[in-house]
Amino acid sequence: MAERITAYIGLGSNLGDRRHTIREALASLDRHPEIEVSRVSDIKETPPLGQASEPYYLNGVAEIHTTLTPEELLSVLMSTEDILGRTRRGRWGPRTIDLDLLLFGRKIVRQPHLIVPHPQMHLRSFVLDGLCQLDGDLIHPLFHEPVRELARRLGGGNFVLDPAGPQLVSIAGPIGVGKTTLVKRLAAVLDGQVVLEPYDTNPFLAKVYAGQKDLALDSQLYFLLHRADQLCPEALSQECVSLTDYVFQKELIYARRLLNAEQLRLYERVYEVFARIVKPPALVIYLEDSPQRCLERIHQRNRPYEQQIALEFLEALHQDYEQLFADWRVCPLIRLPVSKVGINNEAAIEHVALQIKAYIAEREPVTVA
Ligand code: A4P
Ligand code: MG
Repeated sequence: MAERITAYIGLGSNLGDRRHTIREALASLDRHPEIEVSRVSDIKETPPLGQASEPYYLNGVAEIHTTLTPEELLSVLMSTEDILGRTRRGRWGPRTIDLDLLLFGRKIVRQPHLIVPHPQMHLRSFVLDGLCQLDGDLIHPLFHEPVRELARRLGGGNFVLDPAGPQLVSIAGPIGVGKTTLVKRLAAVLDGQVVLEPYDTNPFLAKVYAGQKDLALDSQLYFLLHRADQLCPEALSQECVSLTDYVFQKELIYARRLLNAEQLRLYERVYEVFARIVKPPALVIYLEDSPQRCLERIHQRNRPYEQQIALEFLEALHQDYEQLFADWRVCPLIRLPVSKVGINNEAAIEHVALQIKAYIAEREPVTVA
């Protein structure tokens, strides 16, 4: 007898009597001799993802038990869509019903007509929240992460991959946490462009760290200009992923710590102008470690001007980063404890790289006119 698998179906509708159609779809699936619909999450209204002019969706997730194969299940889903009046008007057009196969046990399927886990599920809170409601401990078989963790990465947002333009991934975290090392290791695996913040070209920095506070604004403006040069779309690779060892927003963190009120007022106005021209990241990886461990690394690498940095300053920075990322809505955010990507742990790096690929778009093929 065929194995009985627990699978999860994404439910979506944005045309007609949406709630009624979803109910009909579930009843129809449940009537199938090899499908039992066991549980359904709350059905919630969500703004359309991708095309803002479309009507709002109702979305939810159903848990089913089935003895069908993934391919057979997909064909049942598609014929159910057809029966309920779905006409396929091009990708992402309005639809009476959309039934997506999200998870099929722990199975991984990669075929031209079927990809499981669903290739966009980890970018959509309206899917992950439904899954979490049914079982937050469900493991995503490619990422080896519970869906609760995948949901947390989105901060309630929904994201689409944008294949047009550069794909930027930023590694963030306080001084001495190991961002640059991680960027280089990931870039080697991903064949990516490395964009590093130069730590020794700012002519004001050493003096500021040595206590010359009147130069703090010059130093911060120097950094701002430099970051904007590095992160403007024209400077980033069009061919491969770009990996940076900082997030642009960190500039505000440092400015708030280092500038006086008057300097900060001016700085914030300049910052806003530059913030508009830099490419937002598709993904941020927040590298986490204790301030004490960061201080030990700073002492080990022994950059002269950094040696005055006190533990209290690192603790304050740690708080600032926590606050920045508690409210982060720009893109998905992966929190990565340093201990998970130790020096010789190449398998862990490969695994982070695999996840990065799922949060960035592949380059659109160049069309020749
Ligand atoms: N296919 C491959 N893998 C799967 C899978 N795991 N489950 C193939 C289902 N189908 C899969 O699907 C297109 C083809 O994908 C199928 O032929 C199948 O072989 P489709 O349902 O005909 O087309 P679609 O749904 O327009 O495309 P797609 O890529 O599935 O779009 P999505 O991901 O369904 O996104 N905003 C909100 N708020 N809520 C939504 O539900 N949905 C979409 C459509 C856009 N914006 C939305 C929502
Ligand atoms: Mg679909």
